[in-house]
Amino acid sequence: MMIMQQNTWIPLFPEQASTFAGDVDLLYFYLIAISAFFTIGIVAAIFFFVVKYREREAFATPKEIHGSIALETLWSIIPFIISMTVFLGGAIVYYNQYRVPDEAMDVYVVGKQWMWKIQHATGQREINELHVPVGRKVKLTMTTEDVLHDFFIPAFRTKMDVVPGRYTTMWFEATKPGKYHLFCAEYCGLNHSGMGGWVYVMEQRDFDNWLAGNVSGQTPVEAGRDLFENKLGCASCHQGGKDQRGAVLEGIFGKEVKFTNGQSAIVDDAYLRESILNPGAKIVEGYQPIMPTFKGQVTEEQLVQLIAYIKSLSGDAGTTSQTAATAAPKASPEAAANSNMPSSETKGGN
Ligand code: HEC
Ligand SMILES: [Cu+2]
Repeated sequence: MMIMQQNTWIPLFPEQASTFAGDVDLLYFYLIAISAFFTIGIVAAIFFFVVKYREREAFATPKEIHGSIALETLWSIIPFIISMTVFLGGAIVYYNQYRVPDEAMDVYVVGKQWMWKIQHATGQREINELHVPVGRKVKLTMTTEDVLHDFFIPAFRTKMDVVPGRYTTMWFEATKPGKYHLFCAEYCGLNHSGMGGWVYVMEQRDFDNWLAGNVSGQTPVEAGRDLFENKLGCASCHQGGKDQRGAVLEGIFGKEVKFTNGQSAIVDDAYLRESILNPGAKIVEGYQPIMPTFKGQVTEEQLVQLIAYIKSLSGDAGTTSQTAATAAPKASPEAAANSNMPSSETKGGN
């Protein structure tokens, strides 16, 4: 059977392919209905009054009209109710879209003039393409190497700015297998219009096959550990056992950390990022400000990997071990190796 484009000959709306799509469209049609109602009403009233109050005799003095409490109450309360329904609808849609569910599977996105670089938690990389399973919640953690971009999937009715020096997140759950346009929705220079691609929504089985067929290389956590232990030498300070010079990184994610200046913060992606790029900004209580800055030495993708690794030290690796990882034969020996982390005891000297 042929897969037909379901749209009529004027494709006014993209397909509805995520759990948000129905709600967003409903709200949108509601706004259109309100606008249409008032536009038609106002235009009709104009014509009605033009005819009704046309000049019948020259220089006539019309009867004066004084205030009407009933009328004023009515035209205050009705618009109030209408605007509150719009607010409520908008709040519900917004709340659903911008609160990422905990169980969502992780995908990392780095924007760059003019392409999208994507890495799955199981290690597979793609450019300008994103493969996801249908009916699963997917969380994108996004940043950019250069200017502002914006990750936009019209069929999912969701988009999010991708901002230099920051992590933004978005999530969705695709409801229909298929191929959907992906755009950059923020003018980002000469080839902005070409900065797009496709999201492929696949049945879980097909997705598992796709994962298995794409040599995964290192997962972000493994790549991060490689950078941490070998390439960047973080381990020389952070993996020394009892009297290591660097702060303890195990178990810190999501916890409060205290600084020498008496302030404190909750350890999240943004804090880890700052700790690596600008270690002098906040000095952890009990340590010396000896950590060098890694600004200019790590790419955005490496930062994402380092952060994924540091998070995994806090047992946050749960989101990376998906059913897909076990289904993909390539991934299982890696997953086993991954759990076999060197403990500070075996590594640590005295
Ligand atoms: C020369 C030793 C040294 C090296 C190399 C080093 N660090 Fe640090 N790091 C420290 C010290 C000391 C602190 C605590 C003082 C501070 O906050 O700057 C720290 C703090 C941190 C923190 C904040 C920890 C917390 O509890 O809030 C993170 C995250 C971190 N380092 C990650 C890294 C990463 C990733 C690398 C490698 C790219 C690295 N460090 C390399 C010494 C080092
Ligand atoms: Cu762009």
